Amino acid sequence: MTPEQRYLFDVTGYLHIEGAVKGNALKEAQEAVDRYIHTPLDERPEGFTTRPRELEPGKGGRYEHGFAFDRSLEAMTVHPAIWPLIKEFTYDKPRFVTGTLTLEQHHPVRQHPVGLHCAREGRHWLTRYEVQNSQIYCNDFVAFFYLTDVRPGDGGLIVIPGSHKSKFERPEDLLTPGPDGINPEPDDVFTNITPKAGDFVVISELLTHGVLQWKPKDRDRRFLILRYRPQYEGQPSLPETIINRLTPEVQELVEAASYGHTKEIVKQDVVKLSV
Ligand SMILES: O=C(O)CCC(=O)C(=O)O
Ligand SMILES: [Fe+2]
Repeated sequence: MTPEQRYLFDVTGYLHIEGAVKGNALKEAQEAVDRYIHTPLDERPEGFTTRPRELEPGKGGRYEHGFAFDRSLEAMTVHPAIWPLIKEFTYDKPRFVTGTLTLEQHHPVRQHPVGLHCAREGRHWLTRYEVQNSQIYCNDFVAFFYLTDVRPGDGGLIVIPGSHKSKFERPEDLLTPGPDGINPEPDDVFTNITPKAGDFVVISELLTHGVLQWKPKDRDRRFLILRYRPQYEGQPSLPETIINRLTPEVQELVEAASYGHTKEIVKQDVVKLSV
């Protein structure tokens, strides 16, 4: 993690890492996502469930465990652009939690509104963001990996920069839907992040964030939601059928472990996955 990244993440609660994946690696990941999305219901490999259930191929929704569908996607869980952050935020005790693929299409009515939220609201564990010895500790964070471009005006992820350090309850009427009943009125307080395919956006779950309606009718928004926590907090919840598909390196990353244990994978500065 560079001093610049550390400074920006500390001040804002998020980091937009541009152009992390390019060329063939990006193309392979995009093709794998396309394959998952378009696999007929009765041909989806075991464990690859969707939300809503029985989601028609190609339709907008959550394609669970998308990261495990193909090695090119699994590689994103330990990509060199985010691996130093994963190690730093967990003080070298990381656990990979889940990796959902989300496909968002234009919908005239927001079916499942993703209003402003953060881990301060309604989580059963204590989410922490601390700095000690010039190192960031963060016990609940997400890396979004984008497979398609988001352009200004499209919609997508919004954040309130700096809100990961907020000490006050968020007023309920902050950024509630405007006259169209879907989108809040534009307001300088939030930033709409517009990643391109191949970018990562890393956020602390303490950062207040939400989603604007996806406007384009001819393009969709595709991204992986990669979640991480310390190895000694919480228990793995991935189904065995999914875990069995993974490389030994990512299988180890998924495991819970005691505070004193050091995983083999953290001894590597750049992770090479077995094929
Ligand atoms: O759609 C997004 O960009 C963010 C989704 C999100 O925040 C969530 O699923 O909790
Ligand atoms: Fe979220």
